[in-house]
Amino acid sequence: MRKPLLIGNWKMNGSLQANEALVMRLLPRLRAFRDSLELGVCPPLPYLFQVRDLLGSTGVALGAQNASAFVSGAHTGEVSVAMLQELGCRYVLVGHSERRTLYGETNQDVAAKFRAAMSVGLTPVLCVGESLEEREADQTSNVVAKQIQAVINEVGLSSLTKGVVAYEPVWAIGTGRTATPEQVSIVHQDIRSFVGCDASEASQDISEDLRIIYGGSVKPKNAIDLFSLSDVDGGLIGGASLHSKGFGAIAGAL
Ligand code: G2H
Repeated sequence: MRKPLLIGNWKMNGSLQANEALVMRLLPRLRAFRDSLELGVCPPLPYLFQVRDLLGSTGVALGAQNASAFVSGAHTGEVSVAMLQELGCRYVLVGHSERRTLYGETNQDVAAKFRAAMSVGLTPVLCVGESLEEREADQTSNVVAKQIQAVINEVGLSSLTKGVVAYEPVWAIGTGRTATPEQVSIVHQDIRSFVGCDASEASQDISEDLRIIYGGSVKPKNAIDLFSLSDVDGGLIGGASLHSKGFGAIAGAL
């Protein structure tokens, strides 16, 4: 049984004051879903302490939006997975498309981050997805498969379920364009088939157990259609997670 997962990715938004107001309004809206859903929020790094204390023991977990693949040392500006774990994080996003496209992270970099996160017991949320050009060139499956294969090469197939895959088509991120339920369903099924493709019993189990969530302009009005798909195990929510009412409504759609 794959427990549905809903994570808010605040991206580079917030302030001490705004975070407190958001979390205080959000927690009562999420209370009803704490048993049925796994819930998390990923604030910017400087606010992890604050948000951890605001979340307390409500069951809403803390996550980070990025981490270094390196353990420690001369990596100015970077934050290690051990630091995130020590601060109380449960999740860390790896390979969000904004990291890949704006900061040049390669499939190999992302795979190394996945491994680092796993090594300290964090749950890496592996973001994958194709650009508009790649979709139009009918390359969606290949692109997503390569992104996932890099992680399998790094950690082994059996460790994939230590993380979560988030399918986020780049053309649907923050653009207001959402993939149609049919498009989402096809890619999620493709990912499951790809992971289970060697036909061994183990790979079938891994494919069946792997949580694959969707992200990209999810809003309360499209959440029900997306989350009713059998291969969609939750959502990674950007813009709409900054509004307690909207995020609460999205949780209600899961
Ligand atoms: C995709 C998503 C959250 P948004 O980046 O990761 O953002 O919901 O704003 O498209």
